[in-house]
Amino acid sequence: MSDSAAHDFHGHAHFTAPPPGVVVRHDWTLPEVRALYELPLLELVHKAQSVHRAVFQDNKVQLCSLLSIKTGGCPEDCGYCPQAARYHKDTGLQAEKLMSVPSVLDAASKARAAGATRFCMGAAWREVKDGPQFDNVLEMVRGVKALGMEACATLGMLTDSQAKRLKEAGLSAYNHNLDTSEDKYADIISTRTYEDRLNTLERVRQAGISVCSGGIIGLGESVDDRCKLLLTLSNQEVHPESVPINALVAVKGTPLQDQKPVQTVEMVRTIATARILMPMAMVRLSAGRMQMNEEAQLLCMLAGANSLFFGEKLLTTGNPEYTQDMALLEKAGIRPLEPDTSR
Ligand code: SAM
Ligand code: DTB
Ligand code: SF4
Repeated sequence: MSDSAAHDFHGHAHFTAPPPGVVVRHDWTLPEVRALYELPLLELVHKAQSVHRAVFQDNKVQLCSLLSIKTGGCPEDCGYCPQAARYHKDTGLQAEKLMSVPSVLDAASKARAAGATRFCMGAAWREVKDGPQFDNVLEMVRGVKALGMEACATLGMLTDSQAKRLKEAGLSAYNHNLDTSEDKYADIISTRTYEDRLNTLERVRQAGISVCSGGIIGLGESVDDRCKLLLTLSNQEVHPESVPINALVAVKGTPLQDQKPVQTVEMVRTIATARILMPMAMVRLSAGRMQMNEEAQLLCMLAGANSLFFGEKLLTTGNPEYTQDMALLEKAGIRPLEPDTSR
C-alpha cells in the first residue's frame, strides 16, 4: 500500500497524497534528523507547522478515547509500565479480568457521544492468545466499528492469522509502540526484542490494518536515541499512519519512578521532528499531559500534534478532565474532527 492510500478518517479534509511541496521520504539519515531536532526551536516549529498546514488544511484535532479492557498482571517487564505483574507489590495496581463486550461498547458509545472519533482498546498482554478472550475482542472491534468510530487496539504481539482476523472484524488501526531506539531498548525491556516489535508491525501492515506506532520520551534516553526512534519509524517502507508521542508518566513502584519530568521543549522538539519526517501521519500528543500546562499543550499542537486522548484516565494513569480539555479547545478556537453522524 502506498502512503497516498493510507487515510480514511471520517470527515478529514486533507490530502491523501502528499500535496505539492511536501516530500515524503524513507531515506532519512541520523545527522539529518538530529539537525532538524536541534534547530532553533521557533524555526523547528515553523517548519513543522508549515508541513502540517500543507497536509492537514482544516487544522482539526482528533479526539480519541482510550480504554483499558484488560488491566495489569502483564508478564512483560517494560520499565515504565505500571501494568507489569512484577512491579505489582510496589505499584499496588490491581489486575483485572478482560472486560465484557457490553461494558466496552457502553464506554465506546459514551466516548462517541462526547466527541471521540477513535476508540482505542488496550490490553496488558504480552501477546494475543487464540480462544474465547480473543473472540470477545473481535466482537468489541465489530461493535466499535458499528458505532461509526475508528477502532484501534493494542494487545501485544500478534500472529499473521490474528492480524487477519482483526482486519476481518473491521479493526482500523493497531497500536504497537517501538517506545525508544533499538540501542536503548534493552535498558527498558528485557522480555522481548526490538525485532519482535518490528515483526508485529509488519504483520499488521501485511494484514492491511493501519499502523499506529510511536514512543515515549523521558526514559533516560539521549537525543540520539530519540532521533533514532523517529528515524526507524520514518524509514519504514510505508510510514505509520499514526505516531503517538508519550511523555513518561513516572509511576511510583516502577523502575523508572525517579526519572526527571520531560521538559516541554523536548516534547515540542520530538513532535515537530515527527511531523516533518512523517508529514501524512496523525501525530498524537498522548501520555504526559497532566504534567503540561495549557500553553505547553498548545505548543505541541502548533508543532504538529493533531490528536489528543480525552477522558480522566489513559489506561491506568490520570489525564486532564474532559471539561478542562473542551474549554482549552474552545478558547483556542481549535475544532475537533467531527464524529460520523450518519449512524
Ligand atoms: N501490552 C501492550 C503493549 O505493550 O504493546 C499494549 C498496552 S501498552 C500499556 C501501550 C503503550 O503504552 C506502551 O507501548 C507504552 O508506549 C505506553 N505506556 C505504558 N506505560 C506508560 C507510561 N508510564 N508513560 C508513558 N507511556 C506509557
Ligand atoms: C500510546 O502510545 N499511549 C497510550 C496508547 N498508546 C495505548 C497509552 C498510554 C499509557 C500511559 C500509562 C497508563 O495510563 O497506564
Ligand atoms: Fe505489558 Fe504492555 Fe505494560 Fe509492557 S507496556 S508491561 S507489554 S502492558
